[in-house]
Amino acid sequence: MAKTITKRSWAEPYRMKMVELLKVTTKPQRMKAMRDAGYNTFLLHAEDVYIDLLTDSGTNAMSDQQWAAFMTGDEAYAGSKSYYNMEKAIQKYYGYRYVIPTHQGRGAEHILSQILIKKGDYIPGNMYFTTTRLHQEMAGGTFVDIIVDEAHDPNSEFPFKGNVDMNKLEALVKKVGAEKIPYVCIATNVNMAGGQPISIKNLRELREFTQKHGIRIIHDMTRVAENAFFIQQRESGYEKAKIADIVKEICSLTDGATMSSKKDALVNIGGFLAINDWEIYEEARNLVVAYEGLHTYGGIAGRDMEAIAVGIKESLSDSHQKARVGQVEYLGEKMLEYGIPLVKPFGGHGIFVDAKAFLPHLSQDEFPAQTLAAEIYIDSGVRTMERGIVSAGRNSKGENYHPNLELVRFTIPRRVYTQAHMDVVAESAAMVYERRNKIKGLKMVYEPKFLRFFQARFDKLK
Ligand code: PLI
Repeated sequence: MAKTITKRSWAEPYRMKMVELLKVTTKPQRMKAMRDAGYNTFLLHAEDVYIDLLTDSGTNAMSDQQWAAFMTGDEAYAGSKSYYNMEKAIQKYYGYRYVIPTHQGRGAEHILSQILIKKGDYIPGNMYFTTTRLHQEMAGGTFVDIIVDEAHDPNSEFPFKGNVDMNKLEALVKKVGAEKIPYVCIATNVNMAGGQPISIKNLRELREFTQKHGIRIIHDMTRVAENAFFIQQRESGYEKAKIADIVKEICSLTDGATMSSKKDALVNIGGFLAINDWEIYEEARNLVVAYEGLHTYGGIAGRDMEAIAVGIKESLSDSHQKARVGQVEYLGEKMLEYGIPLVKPFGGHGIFVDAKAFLPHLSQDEFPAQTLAAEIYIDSGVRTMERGIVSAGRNSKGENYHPNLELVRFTIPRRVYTQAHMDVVAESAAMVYERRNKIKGLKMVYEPKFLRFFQARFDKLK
């Protein structure tokens, strides 16, 4: 019998004009590469990777319009026209007043943390991010997790797992006093929770509460457009709103932002600090020249600022986000068909596999997510990333954090891979799932001081 249509498909709102050839390796080659990399996917040589789902950061494919703008980059040391084009785009689409370019997101986090945080301060946030928390700690602050409990539960289908638990924030203000809280750090589409959104309703409540206490909101807007897509899909009253308008509304509820343009903004490098307060801007202009570069280039080339200006606009297109998040969902549905345990709802920038449920025979100290990422690479050359105990690092007393979420992130670069690639990825995860009982864990044999997940080395447990 002929099939009837129940749902209309999405397709990429672009076509391909140039392709990059990939290297296919053999299993023995991959076993050697993984051993040489100390069972850390960050230490692989990228040319030994077939499908690279390590990160969505700086791995985007730029459009012809971005490449065209790239060629018009003004590389003047001071006062580059490209800076003013980028500034104009940020003001127009995000609504922030003052803009300091930085080499990438953590450059902005560094400057902001140095300006706003004093020793002994507390910085509440909707879950930690690795570089963000490190800069807060290096400035003398302590991060406090105020995300809703559902965010720590991979099986909770709560639609806004990026929301702030207002009771947690209120309790912190009561305990330490508002004067010890320079700002609340709010990420849109919370990375470490699995790419989960915060709602406008929650953000409004937060705004009201923080204004009452004189506390700023600083927005980690790395994936704000993906968050806006989920608001459009899930939040009552926003069904007909445009992503561009939702993004502007989110930004209007905050006082400033740090941005890694390497994600949402569809470029390969760059970031910025945006702020509405003139005094903070002035201080940032002082610091940027010490750490990044002049305040009109901040460590990036004029051509990159041109590409960011165009990328911001493209990222706010409804059809772009529908295909971008649609592709992530496609991979998630495929993996679910094979029974693979995943964080739900699916995230905006990737599928997060629950490694504790995948490898229940391993304790968290045997690094289940690190182990699983290594096994997937060995199976197929697909590169993923650990987001569990290794990424979480140690507290100020030197003890390991034991996060509830022990995840492997299958991160989808924007506009890079096809549905057929996603099929290959899901099948590889399924093959490893079939032999999961035979998989042994890892032990850490080298641990760097900061952000250990990037460079730590492991050995197989016997
Ligand atoms: O990698 P940077 O320095 O441009 O940006 C740092 C950064 C800040 N916030 C958030 C939420 C991020 O996701 C982020 C970087 N993320 C990376 C590299 C990732 O692979 O997820």
